[in-house]
Amino acid sequence: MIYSSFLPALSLLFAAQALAATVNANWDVTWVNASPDGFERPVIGINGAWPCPTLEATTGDTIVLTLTNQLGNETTGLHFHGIDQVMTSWMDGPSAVTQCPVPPGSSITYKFVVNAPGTYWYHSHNLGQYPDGLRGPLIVHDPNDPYAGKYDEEVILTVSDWYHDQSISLVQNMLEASNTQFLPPFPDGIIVNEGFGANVTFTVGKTYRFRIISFAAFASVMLHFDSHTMQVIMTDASYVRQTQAYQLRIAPAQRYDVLISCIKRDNRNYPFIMSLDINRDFANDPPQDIVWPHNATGYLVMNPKGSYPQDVVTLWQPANDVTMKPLDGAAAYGPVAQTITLNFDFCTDVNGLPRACFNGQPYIDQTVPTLYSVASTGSNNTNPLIYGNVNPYILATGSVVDVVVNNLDAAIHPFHMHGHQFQVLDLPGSNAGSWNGHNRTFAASPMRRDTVSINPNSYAVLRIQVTNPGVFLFHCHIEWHVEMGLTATFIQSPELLRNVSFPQDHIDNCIKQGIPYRGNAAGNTQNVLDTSGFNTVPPLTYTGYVEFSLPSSFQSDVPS
Ligand SMILES: *[C@@H]1O[C@H](CO)[C@@H](O)[C@H](O)[C@H]1NC(C)=O
Ligand SMILES: *[C@@H]1O[C@H](CO)[C@@H](O)[C@H](O)[C@H]1NC(C)=O
Ligand SMILES: *[C@@H]1O[C@H](CO)[C@@H](O)[C@H](O)[C@H]1NC(C)=O
Ligand SMILES: *[C@@H]1O[C@H](CO)[C@@H](O)[C@H](O)[C@H]1NC(C)=O
Ligand SMILES: *[C@@H]1O[C@H](CO)[C@@H](O)[C@H](O)[C@H]1NC(C)=O
Ligand SMILES: *[C@@H]1O[C@H](CO)[C@@H](O)[C@H](O)[C@H]1NC(C)=O
Ligand SMILES: [Cu+2]
Repeated sequence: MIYSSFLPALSLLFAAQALAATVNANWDVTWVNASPDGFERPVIGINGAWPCPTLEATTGDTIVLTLTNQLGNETTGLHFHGIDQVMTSWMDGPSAVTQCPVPPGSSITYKFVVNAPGTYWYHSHNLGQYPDGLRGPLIVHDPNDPYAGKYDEEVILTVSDWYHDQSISLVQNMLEASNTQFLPPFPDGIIVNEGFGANVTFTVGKTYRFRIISFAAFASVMLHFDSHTMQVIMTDASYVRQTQAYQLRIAPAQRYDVLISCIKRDNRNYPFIMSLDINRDFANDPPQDIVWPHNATGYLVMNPKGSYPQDVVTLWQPANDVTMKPLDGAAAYGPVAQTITLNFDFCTDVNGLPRACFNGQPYIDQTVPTLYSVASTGSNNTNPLIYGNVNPYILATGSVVDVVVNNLDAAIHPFHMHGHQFQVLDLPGSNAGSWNGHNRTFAASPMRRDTVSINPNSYAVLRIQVTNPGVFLFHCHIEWHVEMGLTATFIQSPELLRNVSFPQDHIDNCIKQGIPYRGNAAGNTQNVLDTSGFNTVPPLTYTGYVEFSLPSSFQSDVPS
């Protein structure tokens, strides 16, 4: 009796383990020249090539990726957008948060389990580098795909705004006192699959799963397929019940997985249009005010020798993601133990430079990566004061936390949380004002995603359960706004991370640059409540290098 009930379970376990594989990659980060829109410029590529490769794995696999910085003149790093990093927060990638930047000539190995299926992407989380090209798709296939059998082929479609100038100079120009309108740099064009347009071979009778990813730094992309309706099955890395969408608005860093069936009507080429949307409030501004500086057309090609017509779209009414239903029907988490309210607005620092703030404070890089402070400050690590001006919040293990973002700006902003697919409880239209603190009526089973577009002069209520110890950022995914300071730091379960040790190659990258990796934000290890040396004012100049000097209290216990 014991055997008959025990053995099937055991063999299932072995089957699952046999399937889990290790995906190895060895990547040199290098400068490459490329001209995706016909204009040649230096871009950041991998192993001497650009576009960067697609990483593919299956749920449960371990990715082991060694990155070597061969740029010569800039630091670098990689973040794996949308991956939860369960008990591997130190593999998340943002510089000054979960690691030191990787200096020229050095390496770092990222090793983590891809615990959930979905469409993800990787990108540099250092120096605004991803608009310079350091980004690519990360696809995690699902052996238990609930939509298996409903599609025949997969297509990756990446969309992005594109700049002819390099990020560092764009950020330098943006952070000038004369930029009193807080304007980000405006893109020079749109690129699709890191090039000009896309032709997708379509065959009557087949259904295609499009994995749509935005690599954009600023603009959202409006997408419409002529005569073919999209069926959304995933928002970021969360399955939804199949939902029809005539058009989509894809904000920077968002993903949509959609099914498209080839229509049987005729055998010709159908265009799909992708237009950059830099309108501040597309839902309310009259169509003639909508700025369409650039668009690109791709084709569903059924007849290669046929004609290639243009798609004409006169009205944009993209699908409303918040009304979609999670496929698993998961209920709203609760009860809520903590509400973090973040009022976002632009602001000016003491030097008169333009910044973007949560509750009046821009995020300011500190000396010690925040996660390293968590691990080395004992029971003081639950005190937000030791982390400096990184907009730190301590989240208690197991608790349910609401994050309320009041967008006081007159434009839409896409906010991203690391480490979670959050529930979107409330996402009203433009001009709803700030959240008034009242209990709302929301979906019993709210949709989930990791990047949400928050409407102008409106708000969002996002909910998570604190099940993932680590340091996870929450920030606007307009890359220029990150560089302006629009980031908060969620320090989750710090008490579980005391004395956790980090891979030696990660620590070595700090040592090589003289960056302390223990103690509080300034590297004070003797008295972690001593805030001297904290960075309290954003730097006056923005460069590819930051000079560090070790505080006198810092003692390295690692031989260099
Ligand atoms: C680094 O070198 C590349 C390639 O020559 C160049 O395009 C880029 O502007 C340089 N970056 C900095 C920060 O000087
Ligand atoms: C798509 O195919 C058409 C016709 O062959 C061609 O003119 C166009 O350049 C192709 N586009 C891309 C992005 O390959
Ligand atoms: C796309 O761009 C072309 C060329 O600028 C323009 O003629 C067309 O109207 C645009 N289409 C849309 C839908 O904006
Ligand atoms: C919201 O609901 C909770 C639990 O039902 C209750 O304790 C709280 O007082 C309510 N808050 C408001 C502002 O109505
Ligand atoms: C952490 O390490 C320090 C220094 O080695 C030690 O004094 C302390 O007891 C450790 N704490 C825990 C919780 O292990
Ligand atoms: C916090 O740090 C201070 C200064 O280093 C130290 O005196 C104190 O004992 C610490 N508190 C706890 C609870 O560890
Ligand atoms: Cu923003």
